[in-house]
Amino acid sequence: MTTIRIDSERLLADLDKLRTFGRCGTGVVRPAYSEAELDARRWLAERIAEAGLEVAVDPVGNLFGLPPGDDACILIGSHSDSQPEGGWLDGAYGVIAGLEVARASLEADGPRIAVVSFQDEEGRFTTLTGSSVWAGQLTLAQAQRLTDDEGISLAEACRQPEGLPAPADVAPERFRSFLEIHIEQGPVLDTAGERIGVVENIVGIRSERLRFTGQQNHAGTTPMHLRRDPVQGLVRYVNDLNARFAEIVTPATVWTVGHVAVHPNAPSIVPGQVDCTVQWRDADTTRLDRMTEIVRETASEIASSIGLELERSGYATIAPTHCDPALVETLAEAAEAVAPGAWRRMPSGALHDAANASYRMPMAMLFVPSKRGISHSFEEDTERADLVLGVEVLAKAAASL
Ligand code: HGY
Ligand code: MN
Ligand code: MN
Repeated sequence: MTTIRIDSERLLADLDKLRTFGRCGTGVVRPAYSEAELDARRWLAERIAEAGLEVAVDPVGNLFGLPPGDDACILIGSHSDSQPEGGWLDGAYGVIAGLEVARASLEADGPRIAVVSFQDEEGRFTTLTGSSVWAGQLTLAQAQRLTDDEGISLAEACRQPEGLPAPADVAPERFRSFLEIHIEQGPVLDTAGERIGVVENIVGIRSERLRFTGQQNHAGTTPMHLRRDPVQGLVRYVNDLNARFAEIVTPATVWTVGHVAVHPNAPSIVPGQVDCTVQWRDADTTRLDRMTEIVRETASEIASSIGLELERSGYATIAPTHCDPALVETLAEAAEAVAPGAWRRMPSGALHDAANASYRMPMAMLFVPSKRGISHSFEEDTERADLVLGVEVLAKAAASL
């Protein structure tokens, strides 16, 4: 079996460089198709070419580095777009780790390994947009019609950096397995003082946009009993959701109203409209189904009780997925060899492109600790020694595949 030697300086230098695109304090602002994301993708393509890999981009903006040869190979990667306020490692770590393992394997004449940076994993348009199109869960035409919170369509936003090859599909059949390394984005490893997580399953996610429309009016002259105030509606809605979910959830179930837009959002105006996004996650499909019913029944009841109009849109769903048992054992053996006793098997509460890859090939994931369990925040960080250790485990596993 080949030994793939990781160049830790090169790995960390590329991670530090990627951080500069859209840098904002200790974090990044690098949403899909933004100037910063285009610059990052252009630089990434240059690094892929310098590594001796063939650069390929697909029509939605997924960026691949392909090794010479035609047989199906291992694909390692993640995403390099960020949340509206993102950490420097979310996704970026997995892309640079994939690049480092792919080029180190090429240097060692090891297994053929490709790298990918998926587009819009963070859901400017929908959850895991780029890998959903690549895996065939969403057609390109469907994706192009999606709109972001400002109403801009993906078709309008989608731009490819100049100097890259013409976009062309990169078929999933070109790959035989998918590996993704990612920061945990939660507190488990950091609290336990462990350094590696071997992921066994990824939760499912559902989300929907809701629009409550009432009557915009004067905040001083409109008696309370005559108001049709969508902010009052939203407050009651979240309270009722919490009460009804409490009867069916487990401690691992999560739900979030993370986006709220009040119109016209002025202190002396009774709001006329509220847009919000509701998102819920669990490892069990039956529970997700029941939560979907509650999300919708509760919204309708609140709207009719206050005299609000209700519009639903943008329903998105990614099913719970399982990592390939054989790949999980390969990662576990590598973790035990490189970090004996300092690792654990665990679920992923965050969604990852690996979920979409699982529809087309065997997949598995590794985690490294997030300091204080923080992510989707400029405060997101991981010890540099942990970043290197994670890639050493990944390389050891890849060499044995
Ligand atoms: O939200 C998620 O789970 C992922 O980080 N986009
Ligand atoms: Mn991510
Ligand atoms: Mn994320």
